[in-house]
Amino acid sequence: MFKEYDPLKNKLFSVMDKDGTITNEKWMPEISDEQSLQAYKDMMFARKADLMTVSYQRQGRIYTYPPNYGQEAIAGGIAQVLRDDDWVVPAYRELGVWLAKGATLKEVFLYFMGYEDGSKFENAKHLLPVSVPIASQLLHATGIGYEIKYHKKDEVVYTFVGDGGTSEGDFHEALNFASVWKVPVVFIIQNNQYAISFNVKNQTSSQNLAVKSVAYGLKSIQVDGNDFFAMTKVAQEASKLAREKQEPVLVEALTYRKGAHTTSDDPSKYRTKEEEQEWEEKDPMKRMKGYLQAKDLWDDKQEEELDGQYKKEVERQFEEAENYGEYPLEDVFQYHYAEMPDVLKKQMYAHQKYLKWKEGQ
Ligand SMILES: Cc1ncc(C[n+]2csc(CCOP(=O)(O)OP(=O)(O)O)c2C)c(N)n1
Repeated sequence: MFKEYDPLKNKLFSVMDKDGTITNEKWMPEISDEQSLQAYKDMMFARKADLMTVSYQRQGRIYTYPPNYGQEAIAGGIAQVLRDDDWVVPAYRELGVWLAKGATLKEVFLYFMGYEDGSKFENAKHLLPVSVPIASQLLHATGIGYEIKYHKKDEVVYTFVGDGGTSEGDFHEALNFASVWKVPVVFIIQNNQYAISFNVKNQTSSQNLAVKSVAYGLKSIQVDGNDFFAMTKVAQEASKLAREKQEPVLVEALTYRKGAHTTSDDPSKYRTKEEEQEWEEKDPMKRMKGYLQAKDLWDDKQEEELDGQYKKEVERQFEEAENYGEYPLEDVFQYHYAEMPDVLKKQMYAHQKYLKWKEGQ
């Protein structure tokens, strides 16, 4: 597959068309109807949670949030191969992967409400916290991959970055060392066409982003990230290479951020309605639903019912997060070290003094 879809040929890997018809039977992943249906339901939950989170933010009940709307199939495909011991090293736009790893929505809400506890995933083994400094997490992923190889563990690392992140030095250092050391890391670029307002066409002169792997000597592929089956097939093949051969892989998943960059952004300032409409037709949920409906596995009534259940579940977890209690200032300072270093203690005392002063104003 990696040969046939060599990124130097600039050939996009896809399996299903925009109506949900399988057009590339040869590369259909091994997946049962039950698994496909469950994956669709999980993607539905992630989308529902995502849209509701944006509306909570608009009501002033959450600080900020980076929407995943339109990018669900990337997480959906990776979730098919994730094992309990595998690692996820995220950026900040992979809600479906965090949930698949066992993070709760309540924890996600807490994080975006400013609680440090939102990064302490109780049941999500080997899930690192959100990383906002673009591409810095990729180096951590390579480092974890090195440790896995050193101790001969049966684990794979999945790490995520945006199209903009591929211009960071960290991206190139991480790929280079992953390839030199031959470590089991799957790098996933979510190419959603924009780094905030900056279109990917202005980001690089390369023919695509996957091709950036060539100089570093690792396999890569450009895949339709709005095609759940193509994503699943790529996830299966990439994880096999990583797990069995200790080969790192670069995956460029083409998608579109239907929402804003974050809740403080207004995409109407930098993209056209025509472009949005063009991508609307390639929406990952619509395609997957088309596939399931054609096989008589799903209908609108079932969707409506499940949507109502999911709404209630999101509300329940949001309520728990909202009633979490007061936010202890010490948490911010205590979070990173077993014992707080003096320099941090000083900062904490200074901040406590400031808060006292503010109270007295
Ligand atoms: C090192 C660094 N530089 C700048 C920023 C500010 N910043 C936040 S998001 C962003 C754009 C990232 O775009 P992309 O990598 O395409 O990911 P996306 O947000 O589209 O998922 C920038 C420049 C940052 N967070 N970190």
